[in-house]
Amino acid sequence: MLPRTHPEPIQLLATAFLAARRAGDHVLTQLGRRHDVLCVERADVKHKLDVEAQEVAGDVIRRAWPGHALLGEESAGAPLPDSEVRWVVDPIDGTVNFFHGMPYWCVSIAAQVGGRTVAGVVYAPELGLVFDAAADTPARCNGRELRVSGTHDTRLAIIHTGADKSDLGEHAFRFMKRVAEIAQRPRIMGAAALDICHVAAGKADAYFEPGIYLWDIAAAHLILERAGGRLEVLKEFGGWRMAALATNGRIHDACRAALLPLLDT
Ligand code: LIP
Repeated sequence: MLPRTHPEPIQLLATAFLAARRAGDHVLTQLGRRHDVLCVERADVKHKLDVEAQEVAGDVIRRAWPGHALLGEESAGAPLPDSEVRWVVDPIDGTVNFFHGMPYWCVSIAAQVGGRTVAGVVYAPELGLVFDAAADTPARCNGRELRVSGTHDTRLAIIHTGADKSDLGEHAFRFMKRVAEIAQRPRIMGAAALDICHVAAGKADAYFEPGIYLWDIAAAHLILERAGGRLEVLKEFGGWRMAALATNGRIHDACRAALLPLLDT
């Protein structure tokens, strides 16, 4: 057998844990700086703590794995080194929530081999929740194993959705309207990684966004799969942006059939 050229998922998971913890706890000790921003835009906030938390996480990752590539939300345009392992980091997913004092935000860290996540951690410090999974472990929240819901009918489903800053107005509204039409209740919570983890935990049944970035969903994707769910990229737009549907598996086809046609209009 050929020797492995990359680390075991469980080794990468240990680093992801440490990086997420350090980054999240750094932000947690700085809650008094919620308004210490680089700039406030029409539909977004560029936060100094986003940049700092990515540095903290990056530091942990680079010390553990010096040759690996790191794609972070705060440095998305930078060229990446040629490496089989790529770390995908969102230092604060739900930045606008964080800015306003809402506790629904998290740090998301994924380790990918050949473009597939093999270890992922989503840490929500103000909620006291740590979700994790590796390619060969069950998904967990605070150490407890997760399983997706048994919901078979979208009319009995909570479906999370959202709209990113580049997609406000009529276009985004059409998707939200369709989600509201098929779900028991739609939800717009504002942090995609946590939304998908809640599908993994069986507390919601699906998540859909017509435009979301890889760093928002890379870690939660694996956590959902290891809990028995399914994430599908319905369309890629380039620049790490895509339309993504994540479900408990049982209502996947129904959600897909309702939403996919809208992506071509
Ligand atoms: C945010 C998401 C949110 C989504 C926004 C945005 P950020 O991530 O998680 O759910 O609707 O488009 O991408 O910018 O706070 O990391």
